[in-house]
Order: sequence, then structure tokens, then C-alpha cells
Amino acid sequence: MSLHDKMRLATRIIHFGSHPDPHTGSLNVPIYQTSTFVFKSAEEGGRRFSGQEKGYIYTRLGNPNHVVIEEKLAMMEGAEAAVCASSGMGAIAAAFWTLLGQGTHVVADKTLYGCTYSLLKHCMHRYGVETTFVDCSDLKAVEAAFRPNTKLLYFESPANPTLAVYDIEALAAIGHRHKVMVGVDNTFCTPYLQRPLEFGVDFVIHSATKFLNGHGDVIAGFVAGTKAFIDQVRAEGIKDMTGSTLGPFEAFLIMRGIKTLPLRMDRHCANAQVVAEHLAGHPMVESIAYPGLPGFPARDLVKKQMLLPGSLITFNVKGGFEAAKAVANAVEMCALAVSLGDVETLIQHPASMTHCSYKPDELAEAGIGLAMLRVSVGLEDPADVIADLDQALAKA
Ligand code: 4LM
Repeated sequence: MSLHDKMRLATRIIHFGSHPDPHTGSLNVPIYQTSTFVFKSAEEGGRRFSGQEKGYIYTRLGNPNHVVIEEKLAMMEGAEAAVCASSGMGAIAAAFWTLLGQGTHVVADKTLYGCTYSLLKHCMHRYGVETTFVDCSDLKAVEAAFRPNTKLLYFESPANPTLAVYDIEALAAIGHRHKVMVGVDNTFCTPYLQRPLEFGVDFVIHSATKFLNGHGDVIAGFVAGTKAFIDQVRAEGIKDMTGSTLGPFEAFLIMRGIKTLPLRMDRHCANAQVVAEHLAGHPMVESIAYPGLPGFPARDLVKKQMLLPGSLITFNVKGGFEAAKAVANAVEMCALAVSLGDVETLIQHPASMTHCSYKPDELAEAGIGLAMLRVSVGLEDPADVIADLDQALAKA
């Protein structure tokens, strides 16, 4: 066993797949900002297109900046392979279009990122794909939702924005009993906190826009899974069906961000724990969800599946919709913005923002209240985050 094989995760996240550039010695992979690659001959071009010979063709089909982050993400998730995409939604759409087709059916959790919900609820049925939304904490309801034409079981854990944590191992087992693919969106955790493939799921989705990049300056996504599935997603979902190719510069920034992931996640989670404990005792807070609080409903699953409880907090403000809006409008340091996983603390109102694709009754069904705010705790001193939230809550 080589020294490389024995390295711990934090070390491998920095060193795995990094080879100095053979031409210049550049420690970091240079940015291959090119759309196309020149063939030495027509025969070579033909061999590359037919798959007889490895090599680059055109950046929609692959680029050296893609390869380095795909291999790194696959290593981190414990997957055979990964493919990057131009957004988290690009990754989701590429995976779904690869798996699904006319006359197929999906079982999905009722609480999903708003655009994923919209894709399944409002768009895919136009092409003959139906979805049954269930509560993934109710395993009997999940079991009962399968049909003979079901092809996919899909959920997020923790779910956006309620932070509901589901039993990944039990859900994977149910899906496999019904012979369907099981996919999990692991965006809120990153593979540093949670590796769903180890609990039996078939593929993992990431919005790399969030913690993986970590600096709020890129939109990107990943699908990770078996080599056979990823090859298919790359060849059909990315190349032909969505064309959602990541730009080389964005791939370079993801590489840069991933190197500090363990450091950032440790601090994100430590900060969120302090902020959550403070909010839990705040007189203006009606209820709070944070997987690191003792009263969190699925604490046993958090301990089983997650290294740390993450940095998202959701809370309901006393006084309803108007009070929640007043808090959102009163923050001074925290940014009133969607997205998550940035160095800055971000606060948003899911019912009117990220989850506005849910109708009022669907919001209630999904557990998304009008008085709910979601905070992505950043890397500031948590005392300053608390001071800002306190002064904003005082105005509710
Ligand atoms: C947000 N989220 O919640 P791109 N999967 C999950 C997500 O939270 C998101 C995506 C996929 C938010 C964005 C505005 C669990 C996005 C989609 O934005 O396409 O990279 O990821 O605030």
C-alpha cells in the first residue's frame, strides 16, 4: 500500500488526482479555456468519436478541468465515477432524463428544492413522466407509492428547507426491493459530512454551487454513481439531452474551493450549532429545526449518517408571514439572499422565494410555513451573526 492509499480524507481531498502539469510544472491544473481540441489526423478524430481511442474532442464532451474535479468528487463520495454539470439543476435534469422516459413513474419526497419539485411536478409530466410525492419519513407510505412502471426513488436528506433527515439505508433497501434506482441530493452535506452511496443508494446529486465551491462565485453540479450510469449520463443526459456542460473556469474554481472543504465545513457546522442554540431559546422563535439540537426528531439518523449536523437552520418566527418578512428586511450583516454554503451568512424566506413553485396547500403538505426563514450560517464570528439576527428579530 502506497503512502497515497493510506492518506486520510482531509489529505486526499487536497492531494488526490493532483499532478503537476507535465509541460510547465504548474502545481494547479491550468485552465483549459477551449471549446475544441485539435486532432493530429482525420483517423485520430474518427477513433476518438467512435470511442476506440481516449482523448479530448470538444469541451461539451469533456475537458481536463472537468476530469480533475470529477475524479476528486468520485473519490470523496466513494463512487466509481462522477460527471460535472453547469448547475445543480443541470445535474438533476441530466440524471432524470437519462433514467426516465414516456410512461415511467417517480416516487419522490414531498419536500424538495423548489426547482427540483417544479421539474417533477410541472415539467416532466408533459413528456409522460409522472411523480408521486410522499413523506420519506413514512416508510410504509413510500412502499405503497411504487407502481409497476416506477423507475426512480428520489429525495434530499436533509431536505430543503425543512431539514427533515431520512433513513437513507432503509429507503435504498425499499427502492431496491422494487428494482428501481435510488438517488439522493447530498448538497446540504457534501461528501465530507455524508456519503449516501455507503448506505446503498445508486447515485448522488450535488449543487456544487453551494459548499463544494464554497465562495458563492460559481454555479455548478455533479452526478456520482457507478461508471456505467455516469457514462450514460455523460453521453446522453449531458451531451445530448441538456447540454449542461460546466465551463473550464468554473471547474477550476470548484477545484480551488474543494481543497478547503473540510476546514470550511467544520467551521460552518460549529458556527451553526452556536447560532441554533441561541435561536432555540429566543422569545420570538416559535420553533426551530437544526439537526444538531437535542430536540431534533431524527437525532439517531443524524448520528448514524452525518459526521456533523450541517450549517442550515430553519426557524418559524412568532407573528406569522408579516413577522418573518420584517426579520428578513431588517438584517444588516447577513445577506437577504437565496443559495447556501457561502462564506457569508445568507437568510431567505422559502415560501415566497426558493419554494414559490409550491402552491399554498403543497407548502403546508411539505411542512414549509409562511413564518419560516432559512439561514445558511457562514464563516463569520458567530457572535456577529447572533447580534444581527437578534436586532432583526427585535423588529418583528
Ligand atoms: C437554494 N438551491 O436553496 P443550482 N439541489 C438542492 C438545492 O438546494 C439547489 C439545487 C439542487 C438553492 C438555490 C437558489 C438541494 C439550489 C440547484 O442552483 O442549479 O446549482 O442547484 O437557495
